[in-house]
Amino acid sequence: METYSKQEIIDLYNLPLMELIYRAAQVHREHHDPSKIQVSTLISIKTGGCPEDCGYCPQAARYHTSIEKNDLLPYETVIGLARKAKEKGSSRVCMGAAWRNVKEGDDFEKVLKMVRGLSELDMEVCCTLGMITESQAVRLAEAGLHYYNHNLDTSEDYYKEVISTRGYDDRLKTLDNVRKGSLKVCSGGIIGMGESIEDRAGMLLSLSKLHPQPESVPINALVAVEGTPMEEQEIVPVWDVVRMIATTRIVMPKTTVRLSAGRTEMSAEAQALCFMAGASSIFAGEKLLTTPNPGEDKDAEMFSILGLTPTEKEKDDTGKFKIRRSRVEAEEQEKWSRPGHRIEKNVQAAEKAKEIRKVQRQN
Ligand code: SAM
Ligand code: DTB
Ligand code: SF4
Repeated sequence: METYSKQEIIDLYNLPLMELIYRAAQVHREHHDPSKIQVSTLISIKTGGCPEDCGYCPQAARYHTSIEKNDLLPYETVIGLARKAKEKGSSRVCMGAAWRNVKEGDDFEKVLKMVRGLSELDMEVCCTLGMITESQAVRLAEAGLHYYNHNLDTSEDYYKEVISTRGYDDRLKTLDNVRKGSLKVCSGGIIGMGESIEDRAGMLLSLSKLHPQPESVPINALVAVEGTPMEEQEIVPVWDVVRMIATTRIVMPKTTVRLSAGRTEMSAEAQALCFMAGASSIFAGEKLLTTPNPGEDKDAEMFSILGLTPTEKEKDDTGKFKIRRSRVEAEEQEKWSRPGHRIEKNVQAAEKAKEIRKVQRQN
């Protein structure tokens, strides 16, 4: 497979737009059926109260956002939500938890039970639970998990401006653990956080250098949520989203490129350009994890206009995980890092939130 240097990725990104879309569409047609779209539904199984300081995230406990927090949802609720998603045309559910990492114990056992229950619904199952160890990846795979989502989010350079409580290496280590557990990798990032084109290319370089490349790459446009350090960021131009999707498609020809957060700000015409440029997946439903998303009805109308058909569940290949257990059971717990550098705008957002909480308590 052709590999691209960072400069080559930048040059692709900066091609005249029509040329870029044309090249991406060609690559797309070589490896994918352009009339198909993969549809996933997110279920936020544990919402808010996260100890991390990801500057974009409304679920970080240290910022002051108006999201509704939730402890781990009951099994029946999750299964019920997944059933509804399936009825509405999703072939995959992705359970998200506002955790730094997966901790052994009650909650993890409950998540494993949810994975078992969801795979019995004959849907693909994905999780995004923060950092995981190899043995946790194996246990998730044994329970029937197909994909694990863990984003690099941005380039290694710009990462230090966004998150201080976990390092880029921790993220790469989790992706390595996901692979060792025989799970499929879903990893991408966010644009519109103030990063440069070089950073966008840097992130694509890091993703494309993973071996094998991720099966799925979500491209999120920042949803700037009030109370987070990124609340003032302007809506990312549609043209940037199209360029990012097209460049991702060319650099990682076989991956499923998901047009992820940010679709509420995009017209159907703008999304059509993204599909033309190689996006072949979306998140469905009125909500992502905590922020709005176009509902299924709107998407069904768009698919009908564009002649896109949702894909069925992929062929099941979960049987292969059974043999690995004994080796991994002996493994030590991972030691995740706490880089501890200071990001001024994150500190300010946390202080502002503290002040607001103080005033609220006094009233
Ligand atoms: N806590 C887990 C973790 O960080 O891996 C899983 C959930 S986390 C919310 C999953 C991803 O959602 C993040 O890595 C980020 O790429 C994306 N995300 C979070 N907030 C976002 C926002 N405001 N706009 C766009 N994408 C966002
Ligand atoms: C991904 O890359 N995007 C999804 C999923 N993976 C977990 C999450 C988007 C979250 C947007 C902000 C929110 O709704 O809280
Ligand atoms: Fe926590 Fe994940 Fe949000 Fe970071 S992105 S604050 S780890 S929920």
